Amino acid sequence: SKIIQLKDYRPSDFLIDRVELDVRLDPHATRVKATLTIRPNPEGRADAPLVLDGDELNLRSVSLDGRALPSGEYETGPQFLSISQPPRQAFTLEIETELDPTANTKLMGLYRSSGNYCTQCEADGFRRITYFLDRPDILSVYTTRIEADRDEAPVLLGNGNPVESGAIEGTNRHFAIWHDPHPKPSYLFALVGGRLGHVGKSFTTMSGRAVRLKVYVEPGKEDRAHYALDALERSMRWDERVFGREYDLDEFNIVAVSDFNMGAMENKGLNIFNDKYVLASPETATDADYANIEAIIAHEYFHNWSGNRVTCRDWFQLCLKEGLTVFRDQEFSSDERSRPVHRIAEVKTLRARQFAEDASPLAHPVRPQQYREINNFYTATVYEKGAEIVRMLKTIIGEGDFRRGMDLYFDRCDGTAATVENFLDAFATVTGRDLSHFARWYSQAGTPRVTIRSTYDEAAQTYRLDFAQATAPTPGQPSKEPMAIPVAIGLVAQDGSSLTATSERVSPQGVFMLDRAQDSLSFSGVTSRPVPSVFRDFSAPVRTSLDLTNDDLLVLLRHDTDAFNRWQAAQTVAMRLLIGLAERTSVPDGDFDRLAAALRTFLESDARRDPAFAALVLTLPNEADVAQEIGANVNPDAIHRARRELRRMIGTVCAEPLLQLYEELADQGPYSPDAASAGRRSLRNVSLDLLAAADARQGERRAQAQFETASNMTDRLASFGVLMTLPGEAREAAIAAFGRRYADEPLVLDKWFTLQASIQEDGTLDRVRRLMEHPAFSISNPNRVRSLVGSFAMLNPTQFNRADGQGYEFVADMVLRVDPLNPQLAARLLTAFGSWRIMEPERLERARSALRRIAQNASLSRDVGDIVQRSLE
Ligand code: DPP
Ligand code: ZN
Repeated sequence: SKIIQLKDYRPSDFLIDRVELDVRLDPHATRVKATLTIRPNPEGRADAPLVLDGDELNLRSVSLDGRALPSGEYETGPQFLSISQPPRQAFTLEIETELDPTANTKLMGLYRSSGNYCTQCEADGFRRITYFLDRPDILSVYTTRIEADRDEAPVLLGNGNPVESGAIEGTNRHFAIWHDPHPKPSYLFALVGGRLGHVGKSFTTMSGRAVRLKVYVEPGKEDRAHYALDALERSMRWDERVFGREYDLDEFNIVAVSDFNMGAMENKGLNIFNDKYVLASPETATDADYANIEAIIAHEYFHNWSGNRVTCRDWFQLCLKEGLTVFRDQEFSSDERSRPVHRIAEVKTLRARQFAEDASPLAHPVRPQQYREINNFYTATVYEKGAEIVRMLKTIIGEGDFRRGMDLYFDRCDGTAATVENFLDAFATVTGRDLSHFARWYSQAGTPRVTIRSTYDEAAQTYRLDFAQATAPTPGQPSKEPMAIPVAIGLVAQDGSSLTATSERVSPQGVFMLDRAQDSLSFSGVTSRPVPSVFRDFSAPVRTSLDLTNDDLLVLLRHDTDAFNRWQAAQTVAMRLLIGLAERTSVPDGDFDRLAAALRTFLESDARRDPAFAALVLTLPNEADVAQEIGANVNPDAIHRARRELRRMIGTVCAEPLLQLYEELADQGPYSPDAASAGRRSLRNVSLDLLAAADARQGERRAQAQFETASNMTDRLASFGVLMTLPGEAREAAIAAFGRRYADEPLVLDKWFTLQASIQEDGTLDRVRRLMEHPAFSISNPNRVRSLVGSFAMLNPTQFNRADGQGYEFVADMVLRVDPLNPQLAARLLTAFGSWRIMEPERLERARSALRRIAQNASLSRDVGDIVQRSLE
């Protein structure tokens, strides 16, 4: 299929200034009348035909300036409508299409979820509603009239402000008209019609305007929407305070739906959410769910400026809105919670998803140069690495200039469809800096590896660090250039005292710019051999090799003033030990003892100060991270055994303080999702897990007791998770009890599916097959498929990568089964094969043959075809 290239971008030949939509909702025959005010684009070609995009559309009529067009004057098919001789001045095109929203299983365009009507248009779903110039640089003012049966859809919502509503006399139908004064691209269009309850409140903006906020959910679940509403209000206040951004409509509506491909969608004034990221109660949602809801509500709200007011010129610029908005939501969560704890969580996600992607056949630049299917580029690279680029920019230019640059960017680009260049230009203007080398982060794929060697000269009292950077080849980019890497750095004395050593190449904020392939940094006045603390707060998205001993690293765990690097030090030591165990290379016994002892000291002296941080320090790198670090010839069974063994050792040495913490940190009083309470629960539950790793019998009893008496989902699920690691009757009884207790709670059963699919034992594939027959499972609901099949593929390294290949074959079967229904969902499942090339030869061949079987299928969607083709290249 066709490859779309960034270099081929050219402005549209036509513009659409106004869009009037008249939508008559009906389960199988929804009528859409679109009245488009079109004019030639002065920047386009003069004699071009008008070619509108469509997708699976059924055209009923088309007229131009009020005159029905005879069939000779236009051409049409399900994918396009073209007029070869359109007028050369402004004209009106009226297009009537008919849709079957009930049959729309792709969940793109207009579809139904639990009987309600809703839409999803990003990236190219609007063309499934009407023929249009469905590209983000076409900005139009929309007026939407929605009409529906009163009983079927008492609530009718659109973008912008409500204008009028009423009954249609003599019928049981009613209508609502919405007008959005802000010109927007078609991907931000939305409408909703359905039976919905809501919670709401009024918000007064910084300039004193009143805005009505509402969160719509399934009737009866209103009490689970309060947290989302509260998070929305806090997001709005934060964006005013931190970025000076104010909301711009009279209403802001959020609607939760049960069938949704993504997490949520930032449609102007009418965000539509996967209900998993709205609904929360202590009994059904974990602390992690609450944190995700807060982050995603914020993310979609922040898009109102970074995405909607300033949108993307074309889909290659996706990171312009997504990377920036992820950065903004991360900053919000850091301010609302604990900054170092949140930073560690961000980096864990980045490494698990983005570093893995960057090392895989699917690696691509943050701004890709080409694509076959844009829906496959809503990736960790565009989102998470895109956010890291914004963060590095802020680190390099400093907080004041960063804010001034953001203000200038919003100011210059408001109401336009912009590019990455526009973004960087604002910061170049404000700082007078040349950012062209820095811009390479957008165009060069792959994770740079920075190698650092240290030399201490006691006589001269100097300390030198030699840096080298290299980036491995990625698809289409065989050779790489050096990147501009900000290295936040400090020196720590062996005894923890602070060092005042200086280097003129380190900025007052403690940042050294590594922008060559090799460079050295010298410190003078260093009175004893220090331990370097590099990439503080994870100042750049790179991998690091450092010639530090485990003892040096444990000095950092104990003494570094940078919390991120304290955590990182423990992770690095643990990673070395895990790799040693997995590859059966010799690791001196003393090294295990010293890590365990250091963790014990940490638990006794430090853990109570910040329990959430302590829980992260106590959590070993996960198996996929270890596999990535090994990088070739991976045996997932060996890694699994190694991690279990190291957990056992740590649990044994630390048993006493862990038990003490477990007892002391039990919740007092009613559940609260705040960060401090969540942190206590997380340390307590990590303790439960490590204690069970050391002593299975006692651990099972303790976990069972917690499972039965838990007063909130966080504690219940954590103990359930511990039981999953302990085969036996207690586990099976817990599975049955959990299934019964939450039989009517689909989002809770998703957790139940996930944990069962993640059991790292040979019987799990059969268990997953059985669960697919469970009445709550549905192959057409993305949340269900992701929690059962997706979890098996992504969270169960030993069983997905079974040596006999059955894990691969099962997931391949599922991809082929889901693809005809929902290509986006199928393509996402297929990305589980991302790391197949790092496996040992036997598994690698079995993965290859499963991928080939998919590739040979004649009727693949473009989504799956693209991923499977790139995976095999
Ligand atoms: N809805 C998705 C997001 O907010 C895509 N824009 O990231
Ligand atoms: Zn987004």
